[in-house]
Amino acid sequence: MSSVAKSRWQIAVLAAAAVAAAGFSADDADATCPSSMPVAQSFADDPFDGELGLAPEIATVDVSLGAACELSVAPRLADRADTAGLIRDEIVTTYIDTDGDPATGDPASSGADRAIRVVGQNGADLPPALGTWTGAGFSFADAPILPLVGAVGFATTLDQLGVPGSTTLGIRVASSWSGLLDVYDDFAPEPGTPSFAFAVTFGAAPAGPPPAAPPAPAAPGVSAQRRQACTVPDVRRLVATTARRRLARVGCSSRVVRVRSRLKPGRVVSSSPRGGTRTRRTVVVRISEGSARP
Ligand SMILES: [Ca+2]
Ligand SMILES: [Ca+2]
Repeated sequence: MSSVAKSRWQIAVLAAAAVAAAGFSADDADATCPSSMPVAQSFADDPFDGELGLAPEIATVDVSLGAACELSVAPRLADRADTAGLIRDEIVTTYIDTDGDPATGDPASSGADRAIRVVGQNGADLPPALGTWTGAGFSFADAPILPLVGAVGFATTLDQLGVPGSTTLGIRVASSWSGLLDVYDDFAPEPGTPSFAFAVTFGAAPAGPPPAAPPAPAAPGVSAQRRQACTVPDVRRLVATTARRRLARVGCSSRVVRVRSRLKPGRVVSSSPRGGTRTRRTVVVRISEGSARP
């Protein structure tokens, strides 16, 4: 991420967090978090492991806690521009174990008690909705709407999440795209592995320098001006994730679009610019989503 993009992102995070904090404290008499120790962490996920390259590709999950108990969680997607949101039939859900107890909450997501869902649609996406575990599933009935951070992240507060005190939040993110033939997923971290562990501490921060911003994500955030030219390899008919990995290896950034094709779902139909071209542009990789009539 360029420094301009990074500071723009930080401003967006702070603004969104301030809105969340203000909107919440106004009518919240039961606040239990008086202040918090600022901390920021960036958790990495394989940027090439989304199912068949057809799921929104989670690359990092940036989490930060401010001094006033305001929390932001921002999953970053590697298969599209930084500013691009979801499209129709895409969903990104962030699961948070808010009490640090895997025995409470959703057993399928390591004890998550809250789930925050962003649903893609044509035009602006549905904003992040804060769901609650009911014992049988997450309910989004009357779910509070949270300020959006980045493409699919959100801002909230520890009190709004119901965090009872200093603990370690367990964070998991899942993306999906419902296609013609199947539903395709990406998980960060992988199912069956421990959640991203984000320790939160209630109480005033000790005097000292402010926390560092989360580290910038890798390749996806590199701006066009700084990008070196690359020679596009021929990636036709490759599995999409292999194709994107091959493009990254020669220094090409890429984004994907899905197209109807008789090729197997997840195979590359074509690229733009095509193989052999030297370019500084982001290479658009067209991936087959299959076809109703084989
Ligand atoms: Ca991934
Ligand atoms: Ca729990």
